[in-house]
Amino acid sequence: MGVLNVTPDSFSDGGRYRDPEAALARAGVLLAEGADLVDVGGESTRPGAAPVPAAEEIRRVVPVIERLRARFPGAPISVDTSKAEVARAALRSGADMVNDVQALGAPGMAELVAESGAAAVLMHMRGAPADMQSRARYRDVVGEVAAELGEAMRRAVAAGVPEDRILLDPGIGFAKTAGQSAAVLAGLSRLRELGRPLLVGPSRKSFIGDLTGAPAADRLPGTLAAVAACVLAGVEFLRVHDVAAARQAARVASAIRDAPGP
Ligand code: HH2
Repeated sequence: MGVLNVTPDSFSDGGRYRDPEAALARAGVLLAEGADLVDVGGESTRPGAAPVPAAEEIRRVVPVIERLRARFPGAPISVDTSKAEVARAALRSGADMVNDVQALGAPGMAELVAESGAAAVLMHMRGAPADMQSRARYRDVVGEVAAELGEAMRRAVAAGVPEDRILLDPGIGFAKTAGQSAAVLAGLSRLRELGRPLLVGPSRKSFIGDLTGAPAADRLPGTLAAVAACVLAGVEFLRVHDVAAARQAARVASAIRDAPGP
């Protein structure tokens, strides 16, 4: 999954793709580098980010999704949003999937996904980006993330979303310290027990900065280490900014994972 942020303030690429033509050019690069899916987001979810009104988020993402659909008809598109109004407008414009950092928790969101027939990513977080880091308290981070994701999936299924349209994401950096994000990556095999494909978004995240001191622009090596760890654990989808590099890392890690033992 290639990241396409059409925001002024995303933590690593904010402001670069606000113009729909610049966004389209970026999508072309992501697809040429081998992205299987383009994730269009109009609201930053970095720690402390202020919410964006739905009308503004729609104004940011819809023109890009419409153009993407026309220019790359076969390319699957997801919309990175937590608001039902935005998801509805994006699905009408041609998006195929809803990627929700609030795990379909907003009013009407699960029902909309159920009615539309779209697939959905349910990501783990606590609270909202503005306050999530104050909620990063766990006794067993992997067990609690698994339990809370399982609960989110049950709520979505109860609202009518078929289980086979759900992907689960432990939410690296969302209501998690650097150590907790590393623990989640170490414990991915326990999330497999939830029985759904996993998506992980380690790309350029602050846990890499906390571990290495690297600023967001210099976190590709750390990102690739996390990508390899995810692939070795059997993760099916990686959400990344640097698609070509991540594909290469994933290809090598999956060859190692699948090689016959001694
Ligand atoms: N991370 C970000 C945004 N959306 N969606 C999923 N499913 N998983 C993630 O880990 C995830 C996500 C944050 O990264 P980015 O889009 O680069 O930054 P910002 O939120 O500042 O736009």
